[in-house]
Amino acid sequence: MTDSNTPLVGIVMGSDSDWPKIKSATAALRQFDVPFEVRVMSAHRTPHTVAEYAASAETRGLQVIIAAAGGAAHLAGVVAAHTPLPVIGLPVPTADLGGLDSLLSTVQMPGDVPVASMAVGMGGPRNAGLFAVQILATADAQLRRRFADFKKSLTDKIAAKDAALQQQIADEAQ
Ligand code: RP5
Repeated sequence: MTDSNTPLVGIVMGSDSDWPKIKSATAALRQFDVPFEVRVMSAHRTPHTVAEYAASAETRGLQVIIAAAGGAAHLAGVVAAHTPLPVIGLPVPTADLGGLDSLLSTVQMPGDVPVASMAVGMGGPRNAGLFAVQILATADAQLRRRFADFKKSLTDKIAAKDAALQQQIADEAQ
């Protein structure tokens, strides 16, 4: 989508312990050749780093930020407080409360400071990457076409699964 390797998407996470749980976001970006960067920073442990990162993101060329955190997951909200760029919140599953803590503290933003929260686990990390692609695609016709082709491939894939299931059911009835 660009000749440049300058990152267009910034992925930040509250701890390196989040990385295994969210790294599929990067696979989605790679699938569409979107350059990205990944950083560890914490709204609570390194608040100044988060503020500096978010405040400088636009001038460094980033267009979307994905912010992942677990527990008292304030990272996405704090990033959104410091940048005009769209922020995608990615609540990370937790052992104690199953990620409901992460979800609520990511999604329940006050008015005027939006964060687009993805699901806890399941398709959340991949959807974060795909949603970042969709945001970029609003201003990139070629990327939009590639995303439309991807959507079409989902239709074909599910249709094939449905046909296979119908065949299996028919075979079992005999
Ligand atoms: C959050 O605290 C992080 O995003 C992580 O999900 C959680 C636990 O962090 P560690 O104690 O593993 O560093 O800020």
